[in-house]
Amino acid sequence: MNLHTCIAERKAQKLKTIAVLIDPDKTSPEQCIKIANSISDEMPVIFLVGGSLISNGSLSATIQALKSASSLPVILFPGGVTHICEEADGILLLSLISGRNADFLIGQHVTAAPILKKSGMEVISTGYVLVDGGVPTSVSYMSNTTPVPANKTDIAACTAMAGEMLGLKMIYLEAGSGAQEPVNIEMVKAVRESIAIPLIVGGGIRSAAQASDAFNAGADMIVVGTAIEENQEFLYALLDLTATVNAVQ
Ligand code: 1GP
Repeated sequence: MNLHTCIAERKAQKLKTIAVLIDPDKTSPEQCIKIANSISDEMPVIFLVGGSLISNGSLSATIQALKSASSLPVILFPGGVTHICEEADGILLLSLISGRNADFLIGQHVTAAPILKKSGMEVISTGYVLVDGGVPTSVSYMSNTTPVPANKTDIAACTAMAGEMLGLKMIYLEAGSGAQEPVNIEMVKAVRESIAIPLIVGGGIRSAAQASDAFNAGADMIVVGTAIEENQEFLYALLDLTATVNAVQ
């Protein structure tokens, strides 16, 4: 079964998933092995690998390290076309639908398309909705786009709706890595109620309470990077939380 089908089936069963974001600039292949070894292959976890900027050339080594230590899916979360690596199991083909920069809406994708087609990797088209997380983030700067203001719930909901109508398979509601505030619950709820496709929420999630709030508001998957980089114990708290949430479904 491909990953998108798996995520959609889990959504139908109201089962939640954790995406552990690995930024190759911040987490070494050795640390990746340690993290991967600490997560059972039975856990509801995927690895996302990427970031706005990968400056140390270790994308391939990062993916290899994760795959050597785990059978969990390793999916690219690219900042651009140079972040394609055929060793991954798949890629979130992100269209930055909250922005008005044609390069991140469709331009990079045109360049990537023949590479992705030849690779045979699973391509999951994903509407990427960037929301103001209280501080300037790399993704906003690098993409040269303005985030949706955090209090403009209606704009986020309509943007997600448009993404679904355009045929995108998932929506990723993103406050940006290292955001001061995660996407607020009201916005997550409004987006959830506006679309039927799987909803990913990430950026600035640093506590189990924030993760729980995102799940309760309707996120099917949450993405956590910075908080796990700073404290691997937080990963175990997230795994416990997800097991508890999923047990009552
Ligand atoms: C960033 O949503 C992800 O794209 C993760 O953000 O690093 O703040 O957890 P954090």
